[in-house]
Amino acid sequence: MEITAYLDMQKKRVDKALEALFERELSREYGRLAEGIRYSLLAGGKRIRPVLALAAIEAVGGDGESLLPLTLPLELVHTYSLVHDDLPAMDNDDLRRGRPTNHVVYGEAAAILAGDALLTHAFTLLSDPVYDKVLPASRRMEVVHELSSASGLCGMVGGQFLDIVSEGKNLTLPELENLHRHKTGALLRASVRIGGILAGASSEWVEALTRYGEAVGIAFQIADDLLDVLGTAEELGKAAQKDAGKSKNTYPGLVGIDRARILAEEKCREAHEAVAVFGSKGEPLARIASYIIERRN
Ligand code: GRG
Repeated sequence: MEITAYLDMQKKRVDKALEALFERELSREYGRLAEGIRYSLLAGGKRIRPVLALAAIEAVGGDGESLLPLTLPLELVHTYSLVHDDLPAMDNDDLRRGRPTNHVVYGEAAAILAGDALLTHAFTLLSDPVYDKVLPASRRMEVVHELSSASGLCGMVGGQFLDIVSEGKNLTLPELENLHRHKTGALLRASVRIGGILAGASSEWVEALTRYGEAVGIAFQIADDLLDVLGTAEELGKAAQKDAGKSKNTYPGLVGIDRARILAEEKCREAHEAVAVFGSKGEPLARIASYIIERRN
């Protein structure tokens, strides 16, 4: 199966499960707040984090069907981070996935609360005794630890702060890498580790998934920066291409477009090497790594 068909199939499974989750658990009694949650949670998005978790489950021979609901908290946390990242106090963005951002449609207070509700619901879900039949509470507790530490001070939240305080400063390459390891890398790394933990993988296998997740986290960010720069350059015209991105702390801004591409390829190779241990079962993970550096959105 083509990787795009595989990703599309997995995304559809995740979308369906998210839709059901919303109907079942995210009560619609709360009017505009619930509408806002639905607006951000169910509108597009590649669902790459739960899809990575599902591919990790597959790599270690776990049951992706029964464990699927326990990968959804990754998307809840990701969606919260995007809603809060777009707020006026953060990036102040008006558009996300081609549509007005949550606070533009529902107002700032409702957007803050929608983000809060999405974040907390991730942990309501993981700690819900209804999943005792699927996975023992002690294993779900490991996932709670993994997800909360990747999202919090020593992960995404810390990274977001590093990003905010580095605005206007020229970062070195190691500083930029540290920022992204936290801001976007931590949740991507946690996605595959969570897949492994859910499926009861050995510590060696979780270690292999960790190496994969770390490499993919950096590759994902470089690809995102390149998309940004090339998109901007397209808008500005060819002449501006080599200067595009230079005013921002981005990989192409720091090392140039060509070197950034080489770096992304290096990370992709590292990711492939890490999952070789899973043989053919690790193929979807390997192909997702390649897709991430070649993607166009
Ligand atoms: C507000 C605590 C807090 C954190 C925000 C992740 C993040 C931290 C901000 C997002 C800023 C951003 C655009 C980073 C670039 C990489 C990235 C995470 C892109 C968006 O993720 P995708 O491509 O989005 O997975 P979709 O739309 O597919 O869900």
